Amino acid sequence: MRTRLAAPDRVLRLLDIGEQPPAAEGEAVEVVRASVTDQAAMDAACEGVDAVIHLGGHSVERPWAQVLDVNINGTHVVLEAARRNGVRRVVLASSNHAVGFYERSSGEAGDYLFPQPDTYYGVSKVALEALGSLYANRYGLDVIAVRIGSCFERPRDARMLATWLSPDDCARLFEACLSAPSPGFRVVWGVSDNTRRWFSLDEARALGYQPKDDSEVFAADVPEDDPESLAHKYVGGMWCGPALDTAV
Ligand code: 15L
Repeated sequence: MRTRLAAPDRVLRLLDIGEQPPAAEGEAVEVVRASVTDQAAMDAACEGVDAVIHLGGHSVERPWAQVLDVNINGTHVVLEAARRNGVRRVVLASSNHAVGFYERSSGEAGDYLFPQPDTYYGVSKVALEALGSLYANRYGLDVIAVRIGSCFERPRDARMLATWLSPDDCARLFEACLSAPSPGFRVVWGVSDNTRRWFSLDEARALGYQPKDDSEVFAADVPEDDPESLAHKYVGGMWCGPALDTAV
């Protein structure tokens, strides 16, 4: 997103727990190294900020203590830092795994599908959405939780032909989340306009998102999945299978 969200009237303050390349010559970027669990650091990082896009945390299943600390408490720290600094808008990276046990045979997965997490990680995304709703209702922040499908350069398996969010469309969706007038609290699907998509794009489109990519161009490179497999049955795919604590 670093290059894709660059804009002439914008300074990106990029925060990560790991090391990031310093700002290149002429690049309007500030680099901060900190953990989303560090309240003081997050308070400082949110100073003078117009909007936060919170993508930090574990991106796959982890033991409960780690999920609780980084993904759930970390999201609270981010929202609290935003509130303390008067940041008006927060975009939160939720995931399809918040509703991973939704059965594909039930039809298109609508916006605001009731939570059915498939992992502790999925539970953390349900909690993230709940915290976002709390901060929107309590403090009037605009908060948009994006239930991201699979954001990679290209789909890696047959399931991702449905769940793929191209990095370019991801940037388009974030721009819509940043610019939609007074959205309040929303939950939207983060997917490209894939021919094989199972997810609604109604709420994302209502924000102004205009997806341009379709995973179908990669379909010939991806083997078909077994119609009896978990990958075929549930939105969360294979994540619905292994023991909790175990990354797929
Ligand atoms: C996610 O939420 C993960 O962060 C990512 O690693 C992918 O596995 C994706 O879901 C997916 O379901 O494909």
